[in-house]
Amino acid sequence: MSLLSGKRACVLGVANRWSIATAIARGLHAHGASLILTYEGERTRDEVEKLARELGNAPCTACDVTSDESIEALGTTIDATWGGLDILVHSLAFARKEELAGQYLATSRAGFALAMDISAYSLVALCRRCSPLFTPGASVMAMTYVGSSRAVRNYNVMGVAKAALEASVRYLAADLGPRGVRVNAISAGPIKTASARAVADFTKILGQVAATAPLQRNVTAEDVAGAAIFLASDLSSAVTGHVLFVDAGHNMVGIA
Ligand code: 0WD
Repeated sequence: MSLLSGKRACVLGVANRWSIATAIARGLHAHGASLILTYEGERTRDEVEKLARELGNAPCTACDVTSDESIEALGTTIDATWGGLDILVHSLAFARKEELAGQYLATSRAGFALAMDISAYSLVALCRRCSPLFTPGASVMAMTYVGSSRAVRNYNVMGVAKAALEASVRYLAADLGPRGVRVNAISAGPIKTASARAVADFTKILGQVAATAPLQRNVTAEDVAGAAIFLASDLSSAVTGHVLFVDAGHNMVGIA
């Protein structure tokens, strides 16, 4: 029997083949999970449907996390398809490009609210809608970055949103824990995806990590997927409210 056979997973955040969510969806499928994939809108629909065909013709549905109606509709789809949910993967974020460069001081009220809404609040809204669907032993995971706890040049408002996301992981873990539902975050090292390229000087960050991380390399989306499979599985049955670093050890280095 495969590690995740019988488990039903909803994965949000596939934009294209480089997305971390794509590697996670592939990994969950390879280990026997059934999938529902979501796309943000028509712009990403084709890519998501193409991936879904590769992964056992998984159902696809739209979910724009800025819309309560859209989140409600996703819950209804999951309920109608499976009547329960074992794995929820939150792998999405957004901030305006102009606020991912220069000084954090310049962050606008609207840009701050938007980054928080999409990148942090969405996890709360999704967990609330899925709460009646979660089975005992269900696992929720969100993707974060070390810019939540350290000032990383140009990461700015997204770092603040990731801090809120990580705090939300802990509060949600406390709320859902009595029902046996676990909530964790994976703090990934930098990976060249569409979202990452929105951060100014992103390639410089990649070079710095490879030069100073103990493993002397950058991580891949497949490295992150490995940790996601662990968190989705019963192997992590007592792990909750945790931020798991998948960053080649970069976060713990002081002076390299
Ligand atoms: O270096 C990296 N790539 C890291 C990413 C390091 C550490 C963490 N992360 C995080 C990101 O912050 C995000 O939470 O991993 C998660 C996935 O990011 P990704 O795979 O790097 O990025 P990408 O392939 O761009 O997918 C993120 C997707 C969006 O893509 P685009 O590029 O179209 O903005 O998030 C989705 C969208 O598909 N998204 C939304 N989904 C639903 N509703 C929304 C929304 N309103 N906004 C963005």
